[in-house]
Amino acid sequence: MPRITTLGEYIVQNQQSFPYAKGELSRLLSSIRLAAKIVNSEINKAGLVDEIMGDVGTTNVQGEDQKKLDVYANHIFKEAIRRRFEVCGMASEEEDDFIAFDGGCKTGNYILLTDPLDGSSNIDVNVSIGTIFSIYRRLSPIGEFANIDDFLQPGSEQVAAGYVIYGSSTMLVFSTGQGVNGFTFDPSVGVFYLSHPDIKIPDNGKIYSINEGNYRAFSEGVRQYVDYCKESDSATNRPYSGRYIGSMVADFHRNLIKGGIYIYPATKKNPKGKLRLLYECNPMAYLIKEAGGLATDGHRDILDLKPSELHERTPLFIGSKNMVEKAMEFLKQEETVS
Ligand code: P6P
Repeated sequence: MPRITTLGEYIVQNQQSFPYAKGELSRLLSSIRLAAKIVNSEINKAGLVDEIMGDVGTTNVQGEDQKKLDVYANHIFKEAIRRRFEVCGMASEEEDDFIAFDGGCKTGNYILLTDPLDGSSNIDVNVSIGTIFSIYRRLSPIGEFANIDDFLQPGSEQVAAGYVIYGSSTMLVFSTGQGVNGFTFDPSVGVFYLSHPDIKIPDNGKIYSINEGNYRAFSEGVRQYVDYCKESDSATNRPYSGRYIGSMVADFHRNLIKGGIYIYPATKKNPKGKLRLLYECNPMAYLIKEAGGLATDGHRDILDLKPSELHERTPLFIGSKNMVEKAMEFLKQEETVS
């Protein structure tokens, strides 16, 4: 019977290999583990307990209706992170501005950015949703409060990133720069077990994930790529299968395991795309690169983009390397034509 590694054992066994290993990142990952367990418990009751379903009646800075679980998940991760003095500040999709932690400013070497509950509009219909997190070293000096420059670093500066997917099973998938590992939660004992060691995304896949309801609002190049996915060509395993859940973490996770491409491009309604660079695209781009895939805005590597403000958006093409490169060929053609 192979030895099954728990998340706690994995953190201890690998903390010497974590960037700047002094145990801080290990303790920070343990905080995320705890917050994930708490949020998971509430999500699993969502169908039974009215007061945690539905809208709060407020909107976030993005102008999106905040679900009660959005606000709850944001609170849980914020408090779990605040209590650990490894973090000097945090930014969240659900918060207007970043938060500089009093306690962490004197000891914390890290900052954390999060989308506490991505896909939350799916909560009421029992579709998988997720938490996404991204970790950087602070730029501001120890002893001072975190400042905006700490949060506007390019994604290439991340030291760790990951997500929790609350689905048929709850998984924590993350990387600290030594590959991508997936841990599955066993609620009977309250432990995450290493179930998917060293995940690598296939260079090619048969799945494309995009909201085709926006087809007429896509650029010519994106429309041509969608049409390409539907053409019959046995040599390239086409037509591909269209799979779009409306929850990026769920679409990303399936494509990471099976191969595929997820696209949220610029549209007439969202000329910069819909997804947030800091909270969604950068952490997923870090993971996909660690897993051998590719993430671009259609032209440039996501990790090379220099953010200019906390909530900025970007188009996203992410997944199997050869599929993302093929999609970029169509966008390049539209450049030369236009
Ligand atoms: P649309 C959820 O709101 C999200 O940010 C992603 O998780 C998801 O893939 C996308 O938006 C869905 O957006 O416009 O297709 O409904």
